[in-house]
Amino acid sequence: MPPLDLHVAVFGASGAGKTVLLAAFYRAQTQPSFQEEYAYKIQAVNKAQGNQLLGRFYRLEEGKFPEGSTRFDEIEFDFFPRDLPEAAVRVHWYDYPGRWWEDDPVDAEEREAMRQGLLKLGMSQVGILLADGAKYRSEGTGYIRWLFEHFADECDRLRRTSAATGEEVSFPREWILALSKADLFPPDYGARDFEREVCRDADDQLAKLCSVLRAEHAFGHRFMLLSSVAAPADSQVDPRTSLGVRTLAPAILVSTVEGAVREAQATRKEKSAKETFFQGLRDLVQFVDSVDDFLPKRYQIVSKILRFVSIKDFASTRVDRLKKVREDALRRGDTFKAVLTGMVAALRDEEGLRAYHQNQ
Ligand SMILES: Nc1nc2c(ncn2[C@@H]2O[C@H](COP(=O)(O)OP(=O)(O)O)[C@@H](O)[C@H]2O)c(=O)[nH]1
Ligand SMILES: [Mg+2]
Repeated sequence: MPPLDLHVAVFGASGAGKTVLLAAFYRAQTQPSFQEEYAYKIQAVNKAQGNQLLGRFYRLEEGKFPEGSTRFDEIEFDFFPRDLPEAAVRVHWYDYPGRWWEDDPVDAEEREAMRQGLLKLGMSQVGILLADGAKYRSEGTGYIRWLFEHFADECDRLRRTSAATGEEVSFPREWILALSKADLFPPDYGARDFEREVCRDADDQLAKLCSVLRAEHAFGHRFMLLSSVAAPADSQVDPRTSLGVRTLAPAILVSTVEGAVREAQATRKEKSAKETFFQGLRDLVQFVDSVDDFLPKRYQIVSKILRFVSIKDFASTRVDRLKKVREDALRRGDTFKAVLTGMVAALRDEEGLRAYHQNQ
């Protein structure tokens, strides 16, 4: 069976930390110690791109940060179980340049790149909006309000311009709000604190953004802290201090399943009002043979995911139990169960709990 395709669209103004994040994401998950602990590993589908990412990371270690880029970037990563030859999950990562959100395309080439990029957006199950941690640290609430308002306006503008060309853009319905450069915050600051501050101080702006994205239930519920490399102003970059980069792929996986459940609930409107996520999940599992018939294409991998991860494992908060299931799957050579359960476990370990928080 080919790997399960997860598509993630990453947004953030230039300088927010997207390029550095990609290098840290790759580097952290290629480490032998990562594979030992998490029981899966990452590989770039295109080896040359993988080497470029590593090169970028090694330069970071020497204190050289990347040149700003305004290109749309696209890269694919496979996740393999430890010691098994086949990949279980493929993450397609789309890096949307901040400039698209600010200016019109400069020429026909950029216009075409933009058109192609926006088509990819329609395939993405999850969107990540990267809030610049350095700006939030120095400007406070005003920055978050600005970010939501600005992003809402620009999404609105993109939707209108694309509709005018006859191809209406479709935004992901599941979103993660991620705070970059989390190393600039105190060590006990967690995703839960970030969630509290955002909901307390920017709820109006959040509501407006949700309505523009037509994702009332999907934006503003998942929060992440990310640190690619700790880079204190006067000392060397410390590449061992990343946070949340190992939590990203698991968060994307679980958000995709949640999206499918929500989608299925929405098609049965009369039931969905009070139905919990787990009731919805149970329903999906029951109809797993036919879910592909009524779910939109981007969610059709969910029937496969649900064949390998039980509801019990999805709901389990016990890392030891999840790790046992994972190790059993590895012994049996069950590629999919090993990686998928390993990812769920990663969301519940110490780093996962600090870096990821879901409020509903
Ligand atoms: N403290 C800290 N600074 C970071 C981190 N990631 C990026 N930066 C800083 O932010 C700058 C912009 O990052 P970059 O990834 O190029 O932003 P992009 O424009 O969104 O791709 C970098 O040159 C670094 O100075 C991080 O994890 N921690
Ligand atoms: Mg960049």
